[in-house]
Amino acid sequence: MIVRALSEILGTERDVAARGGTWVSRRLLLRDEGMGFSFHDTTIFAGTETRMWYRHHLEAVYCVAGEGELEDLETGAVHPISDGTMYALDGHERHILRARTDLRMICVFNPPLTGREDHDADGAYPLPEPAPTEGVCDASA
Ligand code: 9YT
Repeated sequence: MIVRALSEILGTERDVAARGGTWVSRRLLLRDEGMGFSFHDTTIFAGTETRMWYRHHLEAVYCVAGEGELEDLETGAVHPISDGTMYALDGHERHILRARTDLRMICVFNPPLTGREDHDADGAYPLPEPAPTEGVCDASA
């Protein structure tokens, strides 16, 4: 079992600030933990706009604080985001997140991030090399 408090990872290698300056991501679980996904506590800063395109990953995001909006650049649809709203990028959609206030987002990535990935020019993360046991669940173990 893994038990980890946010306070334990602040200021460590798992505490990643975007070069673009719009978010900080605290990575509570990474690929090496062997869960098959990574699990992050992310804050998107008030007044910012972040353009993303996770072409190599699936991401689900659950907002637990703040207010903003999500624009789906594939359809043009704009969705309000606030505490209790989830979105899942099941189609690798290009999107923009606008934060009116600080948005605290709990994020899950599949395949899992491995460490200190930051967005490239397209707002994507690189596809990691597959780990030997990634995603394998052995019920007999
Ligand atoms: C909501 C979102 O995608 N924010 C960008 C940072 C990313 N979630 C991460 O690496 O935690």
